[in-house]
Amino acid sequence: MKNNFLRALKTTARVILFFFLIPDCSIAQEKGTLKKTPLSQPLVNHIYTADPSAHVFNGKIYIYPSHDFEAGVKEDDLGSHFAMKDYHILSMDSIGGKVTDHGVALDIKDIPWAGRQLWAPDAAYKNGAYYLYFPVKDKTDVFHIGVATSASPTGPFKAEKEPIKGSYSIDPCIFKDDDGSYYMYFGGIWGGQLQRWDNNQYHADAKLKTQNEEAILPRVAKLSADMKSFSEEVKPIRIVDTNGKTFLESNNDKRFFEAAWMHKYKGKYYFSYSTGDTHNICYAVGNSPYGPFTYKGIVLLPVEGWTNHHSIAEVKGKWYLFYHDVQLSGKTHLRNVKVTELKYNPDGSIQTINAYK
Ligand code: FUB
Repeated sequence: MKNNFLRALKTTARVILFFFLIPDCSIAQEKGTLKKTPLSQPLVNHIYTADPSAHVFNGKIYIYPSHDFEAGVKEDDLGSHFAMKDYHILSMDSIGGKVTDHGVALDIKDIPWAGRQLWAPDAAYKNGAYYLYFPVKDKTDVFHIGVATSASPTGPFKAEKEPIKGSYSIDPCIFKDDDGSYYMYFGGIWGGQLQRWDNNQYHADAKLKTQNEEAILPRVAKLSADMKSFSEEVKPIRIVDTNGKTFLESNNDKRFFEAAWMHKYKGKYYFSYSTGDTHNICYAVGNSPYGPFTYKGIVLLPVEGWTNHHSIAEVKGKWYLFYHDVQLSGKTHLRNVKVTELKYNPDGSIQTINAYK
């Protein structure tokens, strides 16, 4: 009798649990609170890192990222919450191997002209010296690009006293062509201030483009032999559709926003970039470092967090995409860098990557 009563009690408890648990689970799915499964894990988790520019120097992989931290600045459309103050460089002997953080490589207090916001950097090597290129606002709150040098790929780097003459906006990418020439690609709209520069002249009160106007174009300039200045006037580069037409601002799932990157594959120039407010990393291909580049598609679909920023590098015969998301923090301004393999189709097109399974 007692046993029957206990059995009935257990059954009732199971039924009650069933009805309470099932609806719980579906609510979680509806609200989207279930985590997506990431393709890759953060490369480091003791600091927040973003905007990874990867290079292989002397057979070793070096990543030059932004160093995110909680500055307590309110989020806005100008990216004020990205108030970074220094850079740490990461290195690895191989993809999937141990990642070393080499500590502070450059601090904003050691950049004589800097005001605030050290954003996405890049680096280059030439004749025994390493060059770190970085965007930062000057003391009047205008972004320019600076350069710092070191005998080591991991720094410490010593900044020049002034920004690179003629430089402006953000997100420098340094590309070395097969003939030994170096180019800087750069620019970023909204908080990156590219909309303020027309014909290389500054207009503090310039507006963003309207929907039917031609979208703002990224910029390129060849570097001088000393790697510390431009050897020519800064030029816009054209990203065009299959009819040779540049995009309008309304084509914001394809037009340039920020995060320029250049790499060469089988003799072609691949210009890749973020579409910002539509969060794609897209690419366009051309026959010259100056373009025009014909739009080809998406390299990386939107990741968790507002920004999407990447680099593409060849390591021991395989190609990799370095990127970031916000897996560790869930917050747009506290990001973590990651890496995954990038594959080409036989026609040279890039297979689109989804950072989540
Ligand atoms: O990290 C600050 C800014 O966020 C970068 O310069 C942009 O490309 C975006 O990732």
